[in-house]
Amino acid sequence: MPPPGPAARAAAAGIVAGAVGIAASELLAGVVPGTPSLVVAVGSLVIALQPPGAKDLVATLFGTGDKTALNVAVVLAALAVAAGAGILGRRGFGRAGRIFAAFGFVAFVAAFLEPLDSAPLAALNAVVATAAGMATLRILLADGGFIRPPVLRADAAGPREPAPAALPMPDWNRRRFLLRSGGFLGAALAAGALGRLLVDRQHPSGPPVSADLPVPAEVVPPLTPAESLSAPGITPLVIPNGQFYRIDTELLVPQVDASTWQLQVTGMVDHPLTFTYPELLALPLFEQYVTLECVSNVVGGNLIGNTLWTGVHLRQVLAEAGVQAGATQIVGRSVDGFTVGFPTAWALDPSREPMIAVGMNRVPLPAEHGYPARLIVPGLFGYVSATKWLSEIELTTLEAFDAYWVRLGWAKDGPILTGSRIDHPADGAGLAAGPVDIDGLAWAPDRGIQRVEVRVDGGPWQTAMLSRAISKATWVQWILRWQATPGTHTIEVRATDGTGAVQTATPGGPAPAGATGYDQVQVTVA
Ligand SMILES: Nc1nc2c(c(=O)[nH]1)N[C@H]1C(S)=C(S)[C@@H](COP(=O)(O)O)O[C@H]1N2
Ligand SMILES: [Mo]
Repeated sequence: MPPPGPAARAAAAGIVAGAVGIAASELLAGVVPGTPSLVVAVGSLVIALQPPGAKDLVATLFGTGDKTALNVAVVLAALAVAAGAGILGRRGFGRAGRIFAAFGFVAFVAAFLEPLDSAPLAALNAVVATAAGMATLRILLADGGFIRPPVLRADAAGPREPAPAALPMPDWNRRRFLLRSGGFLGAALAAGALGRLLVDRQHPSGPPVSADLPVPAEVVPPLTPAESLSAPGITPLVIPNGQFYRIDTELLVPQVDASTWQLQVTGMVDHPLTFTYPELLALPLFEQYVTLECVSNVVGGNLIGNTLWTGVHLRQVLAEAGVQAGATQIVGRSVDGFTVGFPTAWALDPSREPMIAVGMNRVPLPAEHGYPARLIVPGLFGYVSATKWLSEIELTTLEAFDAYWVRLGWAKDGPILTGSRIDHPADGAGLAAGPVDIDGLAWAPDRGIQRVEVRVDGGPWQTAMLSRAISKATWVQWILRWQATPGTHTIEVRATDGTGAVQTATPGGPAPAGATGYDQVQVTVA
């Protein structure tokens, strides 16, 4: 193998040094609680800077897998810049060093802009990462024969280094360079992986251990068999907490300390209010099943779930605060700076019960679903209503404020559209001829579902059997028995809501107001 050319060698030195810097910062973030991960901070900045035109991209960015992809992309981009720094470093350490310093600065600013991150610890981490990266780069550039080896000077104020051009070109020692780069890279991978593991451990997604909810003043009766259809593998009416979809802009699950947390009611109210967690729990609690959907859910997608929420009546809190005339919008702010906004009129309409939720399936909210408190407003997509890690409810006007996703181009109003989904058979399934149960879900919170129809190969619509709806705010299961005949078939579904309106047939969205069109699957029957 021929020795790598000088540029490749210098780039390698830069990449290894960049990896060491990133690994050092991840390790520090993992070992010292409260220290922000700089990779995550930069990823968050990328999310925050999404231009309005990128709304479709943004919407797809928030699945769990996409979050990992964003972290990986940040690391790869950083390593690419570090490679460039290494190449510049051939002509002396100065410029390369400045790029590393700039890097550290950008990472610090990114963390500084994050409401949940500690600025001093972010600064410390940026300094540590930059120093580790620079020291590594210096050593490898020297081993690579580009600069003079670093010398430890007893006299810090000693003579300045002569200009690189005046230096005799040092020899490069291929073996030493390879060994040392390999060693650094190995150490970086190990430290980075350990740091990341520890960082993730600091951000558990579940409910707090050893916390109980008070018994609600109003409880709902247990579900009866009539409310569920029985078919093998049918999607349950109530999604377990661990399987409930998660969508938010956070790369790490925020960990809110309920003992210092406060909820404020502010803005156009006669009496601004503040609640601590115990004060909130001391209000009368009630339970209700509500189906929550994400506006970026595609037709047939699973960014939708139904669960039993426990919480405080939002209207009771609003009444206590005294909503002023003209306060047409309710804004929900999160500890992380995220905002939603929905019409006050929607919340005041007695046909629905918006809530400040504290529990999910009778346990405190899991951290990833908004512990200690979040908003749940029946009938509205999450992005306009369901603030997790809620810190403030502000009364304002619709004109005065556009919430997070509205500023990024999504619709100001976000009623959940009537929708339906085929869960079985799966798209592409191979089936035996004979009776086949087609099943799935349909929803129109909070108008309720009147009818679900299925058709095969564009034939007549056939009415499916429905589970008994828990409430208008919840989805229903549906099932239809079909006599499958050999061949390839297309199965479609459509729902009619409680007002008699059939779901929109034209495929569209999800941006800006939700996906439309009928879900369909293709099956082959033999
Ligand atoms: N603080 C905060 N709350 C948030 C979001 C967010 O990004 N940050 N995303 C919203 C969106 S878009 C949806 S669809 C719901 C999803 O709630 P879930 O993750 O509990 O399913 O939370 C909403 N609340
Ligand atoms: Mo969403």
